[in-house]
Amino acid sequence: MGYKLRIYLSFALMGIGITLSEPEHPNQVVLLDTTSVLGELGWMTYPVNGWDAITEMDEQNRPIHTFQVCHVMEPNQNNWLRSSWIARQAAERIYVELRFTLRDCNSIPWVSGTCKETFNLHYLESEESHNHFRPADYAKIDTVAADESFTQTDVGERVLRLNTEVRELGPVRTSGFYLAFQDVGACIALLSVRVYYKKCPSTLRNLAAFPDTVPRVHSSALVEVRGACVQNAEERDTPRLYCSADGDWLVPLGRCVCSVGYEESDGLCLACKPGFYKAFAGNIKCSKCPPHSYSYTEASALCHCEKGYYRATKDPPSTACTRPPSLPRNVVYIMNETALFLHWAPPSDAGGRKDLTYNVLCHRCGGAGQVCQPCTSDVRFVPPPVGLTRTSVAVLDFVANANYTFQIEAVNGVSGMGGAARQMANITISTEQAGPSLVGTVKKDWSTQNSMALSWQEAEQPHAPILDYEIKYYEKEHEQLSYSSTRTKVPSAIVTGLKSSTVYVFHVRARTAAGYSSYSPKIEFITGDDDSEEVSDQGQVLVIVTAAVGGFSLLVILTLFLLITGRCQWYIKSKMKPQDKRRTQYQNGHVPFPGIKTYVDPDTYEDPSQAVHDFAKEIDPSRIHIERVIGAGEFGEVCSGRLRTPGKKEIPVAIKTLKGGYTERQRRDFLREASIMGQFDNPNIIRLEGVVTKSRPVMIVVEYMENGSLDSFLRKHDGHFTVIQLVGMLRGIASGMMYLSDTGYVHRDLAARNILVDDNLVCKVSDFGLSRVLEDDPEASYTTTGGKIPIRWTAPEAIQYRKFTSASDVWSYGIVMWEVMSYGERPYWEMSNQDVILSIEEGYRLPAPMGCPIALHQLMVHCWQKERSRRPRFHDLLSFLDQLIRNPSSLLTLVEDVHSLPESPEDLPDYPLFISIGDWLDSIKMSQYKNNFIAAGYTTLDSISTMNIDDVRRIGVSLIGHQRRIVSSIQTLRLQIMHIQQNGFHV
Ligand code: ACK
Repeated sequence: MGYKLRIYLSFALMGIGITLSEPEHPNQVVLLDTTSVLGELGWMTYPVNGWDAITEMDEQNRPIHTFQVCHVMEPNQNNWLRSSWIARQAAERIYVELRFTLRDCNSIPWVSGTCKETFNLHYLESEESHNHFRPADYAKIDTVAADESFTQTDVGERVLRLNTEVRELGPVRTSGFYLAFQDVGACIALLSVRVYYKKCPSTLRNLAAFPDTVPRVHSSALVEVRGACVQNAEERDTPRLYCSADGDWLVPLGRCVCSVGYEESDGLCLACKPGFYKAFAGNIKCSKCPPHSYSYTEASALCHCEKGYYRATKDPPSTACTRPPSLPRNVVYIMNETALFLHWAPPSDAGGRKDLTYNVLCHRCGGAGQVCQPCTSDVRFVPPPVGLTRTSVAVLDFVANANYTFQIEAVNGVSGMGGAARQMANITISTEQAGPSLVGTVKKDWSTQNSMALSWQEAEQPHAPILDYEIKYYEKEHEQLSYSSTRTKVPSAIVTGLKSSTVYVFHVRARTAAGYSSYSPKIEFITGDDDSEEVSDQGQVLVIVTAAVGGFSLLVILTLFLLITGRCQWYIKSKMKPQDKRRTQYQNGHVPFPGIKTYVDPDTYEDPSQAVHDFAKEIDPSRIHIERVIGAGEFGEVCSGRLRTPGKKEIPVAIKTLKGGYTERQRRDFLREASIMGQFDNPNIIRLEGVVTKSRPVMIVVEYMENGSLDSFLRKHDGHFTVIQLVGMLRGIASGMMYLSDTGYVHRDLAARNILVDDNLVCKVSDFGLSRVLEDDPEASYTTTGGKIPIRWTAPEAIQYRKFTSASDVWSYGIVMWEVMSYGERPYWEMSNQDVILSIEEGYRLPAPMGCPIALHQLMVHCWQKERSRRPRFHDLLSFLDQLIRNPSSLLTLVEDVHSLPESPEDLPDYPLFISIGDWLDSIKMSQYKNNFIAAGYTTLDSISTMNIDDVRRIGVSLIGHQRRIVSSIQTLRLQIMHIQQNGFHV
């Protein structure tokens, strides 16, 4: 029976025409393939009569090893077939592919229930091959059944079908293993066994090589593999691939690119052939050498230029090699009276480039020897003669009667390369046509900001009468761009419409019947550089002052003053009353402002009571109702009360009284204030209601100002006002002072204590009394020159030599500004008068109070200019303050926002550099806070220099005025410390 079956199976195998050799699988490494074993397989069977080994030959005479078993009629079959030892190699997970046929039991006649249709596959791990066989040692892999056994064909024949089954085993850790096939009573023909493991086969991807890689046992984990660039390639991003459990490469990342001189071909980098180049690494192909270049070797990065051809430094390697242009052609010129125009045609060969420009060189040739010298800068070219892009140029200001040689050269990006000589087209031109220079040096007679008067000498003996002169001028900064000209018949001219503070270049030439002479030498003048006296001779003055402090610049003042002419003064005099005549007699050079009466000094009256009579109304004391005493003055009490005027509303008034027992001189001095005040009529000057002189007590009655004097008012309301409100107060004071200065009155004691404030915050100037008032002022102290002066408020020239002017009032106004912005702080704190004078002399000025807009501090500093003529006038101050009020945003930048150092020491306030915190606090009268500072750990000046108002508050200084005083002083110290660090100790 067994034999019959064998024949049958064998026949069937041939009949189905199976070719057992399979195509190569690139991602499989075969450990055993029974179809390719040429000799004995060496497999063992247990029992020996169980499985049957049959070896037949195929057409190519190669052995076909098969194993058959078919004991279907006998029960209890247990037949084992064991393979030879199979080396594991690099495998971990192993695949076994079985090809077999299996007869279904129904197809075999007479079989009993013992017939089976499956067999079992087992394996055993083993380090080496051995001969013993114990089925119990083997681990079962699977029971294998046939997918297809016999199938019915169309014609009713039964055909044996081939089954292919693959099973996995592993991971195997030993160096080899055995397979075993257990038959339990089936009819099987095992035709081939192929054992393999999977790998990701070595590959080239993105110009990188990846080696053979065995996947991980756990099929989900990928193996990351780094590739190596192929020869002549370089990495762009690290090339990587991932090896999957099935032996497939996944997720290519990164890449290599072919190096310079190499291009990609079939996954490799091959050298560029001669005549080609590749200048950059990358996946681009080699390019043919551009025109006029060559490469003789393989793998060229660049093609070299042929002889006489070049590449400019910025030319890319892909551009053709080029050469310098040929000469410009057909140079011609046209000369008119003023200019010479050179024209030429472009060169016939631009050298293969588009960056063609022209240079024109000029030589002046003259004299017997015909020596040529390069032209001086007097000869102008329009446009400039270097790098011309068009083929013409105008030549101006050449000298008459000379020969000029112009050399025109065409230039491109490779001109001058290869050391070739420059080639120029020459043209020589005689300027004989132009007349001789008939004009001598031009001089400036005077200038204003916008005009200039010039004059010059004409040639002593012109060949022909001079018809006129042409003055040519242009802004020096914009030379070559444009120029202007004007004509005159006389050898002088006033040039108008100029820009202020601008340098202009002038030159002049004459015209005779023969044509133009050449130009006079050029001369530069700046507008507005004359001093004011010189300019005011011309009848008008235009003053522009620009302040720039700490990097901020500000147009401060623009004022036009018309001086009254002599004729005007004559007219005024002829219409004058006697007291007006006195005005002119004593006005001490003051020029009255139109519409405003000149102030008359009461001291010029022989009888001072006449002055009172002239300027103040006598009030019947019965009209005055005194209510209370509000203060004490030098001469007596100051009271508040009411004044009745028949037919008018009762008004509140302040009444100054002259206490009993006064001398005649005291009476005169007391009443002189009324004589002065009575002359003024302005909303920002305290108004005189009248005087009581004919009864006792002598009184001066003025309008009542609800808020009293400005200094104490501000101190009482420290920090209560907006900047705009403060500026509004300053504006009122400036307006009152402008009025006073227009009348010719110099206050001499302008200070916040002498300003009164009403209940609408309107500020009015008060306390008039000329030098006498200083006697009353507790701030005034005697100077070396004998007078009594309020040092902190007074300009240096007034302190030094009693030069009191409206300009010294402006200085005081600056101090008032500082008082206002610091809410009544004492100027220069507790510094001694002597220290104040010294520090002012050294050039230092009060720093900005805290919270002070920089524009206002700049204005203060402007008022404190040593040179009094440079200080603004009250008109300027008023218009500037008006501008600030109109543009409140200009007040937003506070001094605290600007941390840079002042630009010059003149801008830097300086006070004694105190050595200890205690000394410092003493000096600013804040000694009571010594312990607060020490308790908070502030022991050195350096340590306090960074404190701000919050820090000061935090250490326990609760009064706003004190916080302000301390922080303001810290600010000054900070500047001093920084200045000393940068410049050394200054004082
Ligand atoms: O600061 P005060 O309140 O304002 O105290 C002084 C004091 O008199 C002595 O000068 C006050 N004072 C002076 N003139 C006037 C005035 N016209 N209206 C209101 N108070 C005045 C000043």
